[in-house]
Amino acid sequence: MQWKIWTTGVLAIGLTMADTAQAEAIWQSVRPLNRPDTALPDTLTDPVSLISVAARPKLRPATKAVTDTAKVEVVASPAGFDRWVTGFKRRARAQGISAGTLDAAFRNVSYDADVIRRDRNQSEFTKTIWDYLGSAASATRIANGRIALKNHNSTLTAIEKRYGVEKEVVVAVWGLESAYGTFRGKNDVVTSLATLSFDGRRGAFFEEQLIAALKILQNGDTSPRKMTGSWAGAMGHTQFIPTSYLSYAVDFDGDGRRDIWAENPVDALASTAAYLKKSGWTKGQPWGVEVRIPKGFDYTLADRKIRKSPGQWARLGVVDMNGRAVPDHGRASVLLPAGAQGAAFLIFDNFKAIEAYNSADAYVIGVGHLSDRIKGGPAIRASWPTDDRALTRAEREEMQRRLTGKGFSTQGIDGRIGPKTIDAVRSYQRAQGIVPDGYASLTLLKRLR
Ligand SMILES: [Ca+2]
Repeated sequence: MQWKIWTTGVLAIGLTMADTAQAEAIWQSVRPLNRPDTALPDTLTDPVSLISVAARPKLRPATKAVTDTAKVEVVASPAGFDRWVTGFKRRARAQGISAGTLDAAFRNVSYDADVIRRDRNQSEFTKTIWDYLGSAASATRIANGRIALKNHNSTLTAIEKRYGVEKEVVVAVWGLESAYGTFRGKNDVVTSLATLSFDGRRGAFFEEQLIAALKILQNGDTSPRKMTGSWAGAMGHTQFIPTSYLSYAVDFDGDGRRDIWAENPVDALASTAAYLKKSGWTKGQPWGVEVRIPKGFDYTLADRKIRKSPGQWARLGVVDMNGRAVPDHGRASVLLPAGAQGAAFLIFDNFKAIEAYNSADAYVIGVGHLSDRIKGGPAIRASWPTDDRALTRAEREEMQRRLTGKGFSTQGIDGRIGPKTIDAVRSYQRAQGIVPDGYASLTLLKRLR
């Protein structure tokens, strides 16, 4: 968790190779700087109990045609890995990792070419917010969430009491991260992180994670053999990376170990609640509420920087789906994940707490909405602009070039639809006399052409 990504108007979501032997296609999470890619299956492998679809937003803006995939020769057993391990052990010793911890952790470690293959072959698809939410809050995932809630009710109730995070929210994170524990990853974490550190594509990040993993082993929370996770080192029921574990994991059952790897999810679920609490979660406050936007609304107000009380929004005509003012849970912003043509939400501070976990709008809405549905809440009622599709990376770059060329600078051409690009889109829309919702749609790109 705690990975940072930009938010996009059109959601980019990756589909990548399977993390488990059972599944071919998986959704991948948004994996920015501090969260490695973790793969989860998209197929139903356990029809009896749990869904396997772990819908995840994706950090990298992706392309539909899989053109972003880096084609890289993967060397099976590169010279230099052993030398790297020797050098790494020296650096680890300097950071307080004992020789005994290192010997135990590296006893069976060798370079894992498959990890690098997965890192390189992350075919990227672009998924719209509506397709993403269709998976994140599918009927199966909702049903399985209710089963999980029932099966672990006393534990979840105790966790909710201790941390002040609603059990449905904790369960929703669990549902998106590992399909309620079904897909936690079977890779040896030290092997994966050592391989990725040696590989060097994001070497500094992975070496930091590797050091953190060794600290966990040195603390005695688990053993090298039990420390398994995704191919990129995300561990346990709610897929903590090692540094997140060190910051947030808790020993809820009091056996002296913060065991997020066990079949029993109690420590993992409590750790998730602890993480959300430390990220500012307020019990009783919604993450967001679906709202209606009135005709003639000033869409420049649909901006994360603009926060008003629900009463103030109601006076501007922004009301819940029954036409009433949204209950006052503090200041809120209007979020339009698919622009003026899609669903609208008033989002509260709890939105930010989920963002600490994964900052993709789609992920946050996915967790929030899934939790609402598990609780018995309604489906999103607005229709989505389903004629639209997500832009490819090439198209996003083209949009940035064309906006900049017309005098609406996006301050760089990087294919990421961040705040600067959204501002440029709005300025262009205003100049064109069209709704300034800042939404980087295909329709807008066609107009730019
Ligand atoms: Ca424990």
